[in-house]
Parts: sequence; structure tokens; C-alpha cells
Amino acid sequence: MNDRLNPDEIARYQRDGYIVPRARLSEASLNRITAAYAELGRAHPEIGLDFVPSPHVPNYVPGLVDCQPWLDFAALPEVLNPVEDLIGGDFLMWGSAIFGKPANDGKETPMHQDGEYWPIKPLASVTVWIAIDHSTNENGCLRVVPGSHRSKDLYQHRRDDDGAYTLNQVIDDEAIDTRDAVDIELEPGQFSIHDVHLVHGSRPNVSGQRRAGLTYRYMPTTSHFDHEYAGEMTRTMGTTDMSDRVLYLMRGVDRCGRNDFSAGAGDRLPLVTA
Ligand SMILES: O=C(O)CCC(=O)C(=O)O
Repeated sequence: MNDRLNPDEIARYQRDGYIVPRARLSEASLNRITAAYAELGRAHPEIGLDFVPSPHVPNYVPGLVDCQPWLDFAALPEVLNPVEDLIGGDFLMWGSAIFGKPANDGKETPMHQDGEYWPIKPLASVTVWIAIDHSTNENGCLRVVPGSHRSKDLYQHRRDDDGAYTLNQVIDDEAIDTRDAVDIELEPGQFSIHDVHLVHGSRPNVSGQRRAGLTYRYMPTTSHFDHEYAGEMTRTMGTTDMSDRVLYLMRGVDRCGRNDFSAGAGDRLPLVTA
């Protein structure tokens, strides 16, 4: 199947702040991801699978060193092509995470905007959210507020460290109108893409079905991933420390000329692009 986005899909992304492309991952790619996730769970029973940050960075989660597959998946052409259609031909990958949502007690992801805690100037990124399992209303699929990205405003977020959520930055219900929120239900191998300003979250998983999703964050290189500002955000807001975050140029060149591709040198794995 042609994995490029058509003009209608691009227009819907711009209007709603997210899209589920009509193309999906090949069966071979999905099988590789599913097998890698099973292996991660088998080799690391000590890791809480609700939220696995940066599986593509060795030892980011202490002891997790078999990270190459997770970097390889970030470079799948069937993922990069639609990303390029949305943000242009010059972009880098700076983040990944697995939101595993185990059956019966998978944690809620509170409503939030990703941009609240990312050190990117000007703020720009897309997230690709790949369904490893069926992702449904029952098992806590991604929920988004369509159009909430358009003003590019960031809502007031509250920090919540009590461990009930996958993330600690929360927009309180009173602050946003979630009446128009929609569920993004996906089959394994389908994926959604959402904008950095979009309000989104997901409910807890109280069903008997696991709901694992794999995410990658890509930003156009017209923006600057500011490592210094990242350190400042950690000190003042308590955000995850991204001051040494490794950046991978996925396509094109560094347009702004300020992105530091030497950061996190010891963590850098070889990037193999097709
Ligand atoms: O999968 C989830 O529950 C939340 C994912 C999310 O917030 C994100 O990818 O930005």
C-alpha cells in the first residue's frame, strides 16, 4: 500500500491536530515490534511496563541495553514517509516511549499537551503512536480533543507525582472542555499521528486486554532541541531530564543549524535507514 499521505489526510491533520493514516505498518514490521516487546517483558520482568521511557537509549531504563531494535523501528519508511508529508523533509527523532497499559490495572494518562514539558524552540513535533495491540475504548485507547492544537496555546498544567498516572503533568478537568474528546481506536499495526499542541490522554485499562502502544517523537529541524533549556526545565518544573538527550537526524539536514547531534554520545547507537 502507498504509505504517503494524500491531500485530504494532510488537511484533516491540520484541522483536527491528529490523523490515523489509511496506510498501516506491514505485517513484517508489526511482527518485529511485537516480538521485541515480548522479549523486553521476558528479559526484564523488573521493568514496569505501564510506561517505558526511551527504549531506544541504552540504560535509560537501568539495565535495558538491547535497544537497537527500538531505534530501528523509528526509521521504518512506512513511519517516516507520512511524517515527512506533515513536517517536511528535514526532521530528527528525539524521543520514544512504550505505553504498555497492562490488562486490568493499566494506568491512566492524564489529559495533557506534550509541548508543556518539551524543550523545543519554536515548539514543534509530531508523535507517531503505533498500536501493538487492539486499542479500544474498553482498554484505554488514546483520547484526543480535536482542534485543541489550533490556537497553539499551552494550558496551565499541574504537577502530580503520586504515581497514579503514567505522566506527571496534568491539565485539570475544569480547565478544558473534553465533551468533544474522541477515542482513537486502532487495530494492531495501525498508527495515529498527533501534534505537539493537541490535548490528549487515555483512561485506565480496567479490561482484561493489554493495550500496548509504541511512540516516537519527530521534530522539524527548523526548530531547536535546546539541551540547556531542558536542564533548566528539569530544575524548575521537575520534568524528565533531557539535557543529554541523543538526537537522530532521520531525513534531510539541520535547517536551524543549532541542534547538537553530539549530545548523549555514549548512548548513540548506529542509525540504519532504508
Ligand atoms: O498511550 C497513552 O496512554 C498516552 C500516550 C501519550 O500521551 C503520547 O503519546 O503523547
